Amino acid sequence: MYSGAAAAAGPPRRDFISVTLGPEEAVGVGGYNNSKAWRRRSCWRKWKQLSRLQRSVILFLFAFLAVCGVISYTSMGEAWKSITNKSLDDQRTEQEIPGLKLANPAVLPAPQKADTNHGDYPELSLQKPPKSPHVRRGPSNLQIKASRRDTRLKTRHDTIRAVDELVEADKVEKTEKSIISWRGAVIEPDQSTETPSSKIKEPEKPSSVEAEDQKEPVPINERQLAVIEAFRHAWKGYKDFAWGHDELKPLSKSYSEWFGLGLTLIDALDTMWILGLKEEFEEARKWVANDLVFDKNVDVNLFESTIRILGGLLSTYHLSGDSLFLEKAKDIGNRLMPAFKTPSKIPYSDVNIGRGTAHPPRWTSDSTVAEVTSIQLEFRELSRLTGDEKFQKAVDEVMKHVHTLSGKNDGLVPMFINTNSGQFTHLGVYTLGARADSYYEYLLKQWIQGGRKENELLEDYMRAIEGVKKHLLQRSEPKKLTFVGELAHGHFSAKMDHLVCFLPGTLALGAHNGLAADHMKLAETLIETCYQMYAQVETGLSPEIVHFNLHAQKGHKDVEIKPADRHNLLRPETVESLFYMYRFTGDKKYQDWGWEILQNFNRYTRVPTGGYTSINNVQNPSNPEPRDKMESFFLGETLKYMFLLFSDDIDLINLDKYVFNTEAHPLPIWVPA
Ligand code: DMJ
Repeated sequence: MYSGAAAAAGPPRRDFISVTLGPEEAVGVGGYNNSKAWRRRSCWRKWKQLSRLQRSVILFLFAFLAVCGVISYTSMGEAWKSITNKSLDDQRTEQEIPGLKLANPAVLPAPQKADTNHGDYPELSLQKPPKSPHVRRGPSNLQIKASRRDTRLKTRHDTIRAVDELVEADKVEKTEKSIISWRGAVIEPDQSTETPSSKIKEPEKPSSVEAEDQKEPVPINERQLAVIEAFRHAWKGYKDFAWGHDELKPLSKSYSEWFGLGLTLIDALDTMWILGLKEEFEEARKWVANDLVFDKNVDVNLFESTIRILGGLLSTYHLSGDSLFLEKAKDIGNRLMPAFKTPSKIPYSDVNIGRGTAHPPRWTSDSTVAEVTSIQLEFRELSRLTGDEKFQKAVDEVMKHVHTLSGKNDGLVPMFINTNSGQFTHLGVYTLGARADSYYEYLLKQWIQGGRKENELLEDYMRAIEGVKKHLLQRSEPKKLTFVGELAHGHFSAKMDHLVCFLPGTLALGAHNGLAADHMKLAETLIETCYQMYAQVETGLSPEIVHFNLHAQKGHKDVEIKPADRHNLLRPETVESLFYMYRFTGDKKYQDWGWEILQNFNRYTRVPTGGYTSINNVQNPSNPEPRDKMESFFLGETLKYMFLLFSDDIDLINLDKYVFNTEAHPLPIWVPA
């Protein structure tokens, strides 16, 4: 370890070995004399006094030890060299899937004790979570306290594992907390996700944990390799033409700025980690370390910067254990806090992160319901990591307030909320699409994050799903696809945003966590519909919005597309739900559907010089009309969920240990006491 104080004290000390052959030699006449010259003479005299045989034996021993040393050095060196070379040469076929490491313990007041009585809501009693048939799975009770070995995210890179073993065996590897560990970083829920305690205390530093894993690594398959290839292609475009900027414009080989904070780079960090793209990650990390500055006079959207930047930094911190990302997360988290200074405590939509001021959009004092209720996972986790409860307090207050509000329709919420009065506005319109979608997602996910104890969240979620069933579900013609429409002042509209396709995945996650089994049935029906939103379209890619036919008409499909809605922004929701469905059922058809979608992205949205582009017309395969923009969520979410969908390793972001935020950034589930 470098020590500044020692360096300042003088030149470095030179260590040497002194061989003392007899006390009389060390303590000469006239007292203690330890000068170098004296010691050299003393050794030589002693040597001369030895018999020839003694000298020969000593010389032989020295020679023998030297030969052994040389032999073991060369064989170690060879093994190391071949391993390193192999891993470098063959990165594509033997990608290391780095392990995960949770960092700090919980430091917040514990949520209320789990209550066996889940209130008076009839469907709140938990069922035993169903088994995923195809893969090893965690305990049915998700109040996990998994053993250290069980919790490891498996390293797939055989060569790197071999290095680990060598290093481990020789005990030459040192823990270097400031350096990212690509090997054997692991989940340590026992240590890291303990129940939030009521005392605010100094959080512990993340510790590099030695790999002890005995489980066979799951090799990367062809489809995952195709995702890695797609990611690299997208990254090449970003690197060549938009490095450090928010979004790539792949056709004009330039970029666009939204917040001017390297949005794509930050959104993609944990994807690179999960895909095992070491070099790309290191390069991006350097940019974060040297160039990412939040002290800027710029207005950012609270929700978007929370889910993409704060969420991305927090999850990367958890995966890598690198404190740089936590520092940056703290910085942006603090800078976003002025948004909560409103008369109602319902946050404003926009914050100037340099000036520390916040405001609503120019034309209204309303905020969007989904936006103010989908920042909770991130701020709660930030409190847990930093020991500063202000972040969690602010977002919990929003949830508590929304819980009590009138204006809901069987648990369904309107799309807007006023920052002055704290009341819903524009009453009477209910959707699971834009402006409301992630409210429902975060009810369930916060409940999971907090260890399934916060009953109000669960109540609101269950009530809302009942509301969906009662008011928004219909079946289309001719295929009788169940879809989620919208309700406007009592009138049903057969319109469904692609955004709604998060719902099958969320329902399946709830069912996996013990909620009503019919949620899983509904998830299975809805994911089929979301798939048909791709399959029934000429390019095999879904438009932004579809309208379903409620009446059979000759020559008409279930899905109708209006000219204004036929764009595709490379969105993740269907692939996200396919991932959950495959994890929980093991049904390979979900992987096959995802594979079709990936191929169609490659066919119609890939730009030869690097990057992918959103398109304007999913109905025209000969000219899908590229829009010249690659959204950050394509790397943050779509490709990440693709990679996870094609994986058969449930420990690759184990859903009993992690909960994804709405931008696909995995955050740890807190473990209850
Ligand atoms: C992402 O930013 C998030 O998934 C958000 O919840 C919805 N919109 C995009 C992806 O479509």
